Amino acid sequence: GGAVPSSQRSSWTQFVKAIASFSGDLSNLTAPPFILSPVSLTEYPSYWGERPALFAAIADGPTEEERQLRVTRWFISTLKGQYTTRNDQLGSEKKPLNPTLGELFYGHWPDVHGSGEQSLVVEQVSHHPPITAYFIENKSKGLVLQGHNAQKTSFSAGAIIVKQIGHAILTLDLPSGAQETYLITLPRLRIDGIWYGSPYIELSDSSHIASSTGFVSVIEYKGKGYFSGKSHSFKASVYPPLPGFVATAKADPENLPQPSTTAKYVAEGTWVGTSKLKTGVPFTDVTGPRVEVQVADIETQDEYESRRLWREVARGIRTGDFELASREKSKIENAERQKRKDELAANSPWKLKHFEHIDSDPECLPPTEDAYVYTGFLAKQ
Ligand code: 0T9
Repeated sequence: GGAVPSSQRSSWTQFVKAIASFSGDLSNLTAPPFILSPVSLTEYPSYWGERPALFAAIADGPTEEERQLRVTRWFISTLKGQYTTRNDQLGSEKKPLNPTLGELFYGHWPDVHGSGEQSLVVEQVSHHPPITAYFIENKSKGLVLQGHNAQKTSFSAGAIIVKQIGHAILTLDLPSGAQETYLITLPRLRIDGIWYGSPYIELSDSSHIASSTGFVSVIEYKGKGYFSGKSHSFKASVYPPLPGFVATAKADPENLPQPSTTAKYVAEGTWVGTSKLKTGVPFTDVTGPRVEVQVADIETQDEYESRRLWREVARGIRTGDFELASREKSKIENAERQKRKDELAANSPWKLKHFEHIDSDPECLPPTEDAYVYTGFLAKQ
């Protein structure tokens, strides 16, 4: 492939073969240096927070219907950051650093336009398989987004197919004291361009936003040749509460009704550019800048905070000193293995810092998925 440095061709071929003959957890496969990102997966939840004004605006929606539209607009507006940032900043999709158990990432977005400060807490809650839990809050608006992420990967026709496990729950505390919840499920990913060494993500299938108000949004994702014909296209349909169907946030996302003609609003466009409602009214526009999360100085971070922990590995990757990167990565991994052994011997398993593990998620029906519930910000401050 054209994007693969000639010295890394054979290791890339080997890597691709390993992916192709393997499904499950790709995070452990050793990849050639050119495809490594200096950023840990614990930083990725910050993409949820990069449209603070749209997030805050949810709370100011005057009706249930308007709030459903605003949640849908905000959600779609985060997709560009989530799925194209590495291409924009690093030239292609890259393999993130595989977080260690207990790795932490803290950040905040200062209040700039009077829409309130946003804060972020991320914790790696499992190493095998990798699971990342996150908590984002805009206190002044009564908004909290909580969720966790894991992936099931497979290989099909030259592409990596990623099924996202986990979901996000948005809660809004209204001034009346009432609370609304929105269960947000996640799209499927298809990573193409693997053979050429220039991977990029396309979204496929659909995801949902089911609210305790009864409103449901169904977002369908298509690549080139569908809907508008463009890459990164979507069609979002917003349904009012349907007679005979009580859509609470506990609705089973796999078994939502599939009403075809009853949508109250339909928006179409691309999640990397703009979209419009069927009426012609503009719906989303992500051509403007994102607001990046602010993070404490590495010097003041704890040893388990992501940028502190991976500092030398990241430096190696950024400066092309891959010997440094690999030596430092081994150090971290060996220390991890030792820690797990010690814990086993002492019969004292690792304790999570900010999240509590719940075997089956009470917010989800059927309650088959695990959940991680935020327990507070006890570590710093
Ligand atoms: C949650 C996001 C997720 C994490 C990443 C699949 C992927 C790990 C998970 C789903 C975020 O909210 C959104 C964006 C990108 C996703 C990553 C893209 C990716 O390639 C990795 C996987 C594990 C790999 O690194 C595959 C090998 C690599 C060489 C392909 C570039």
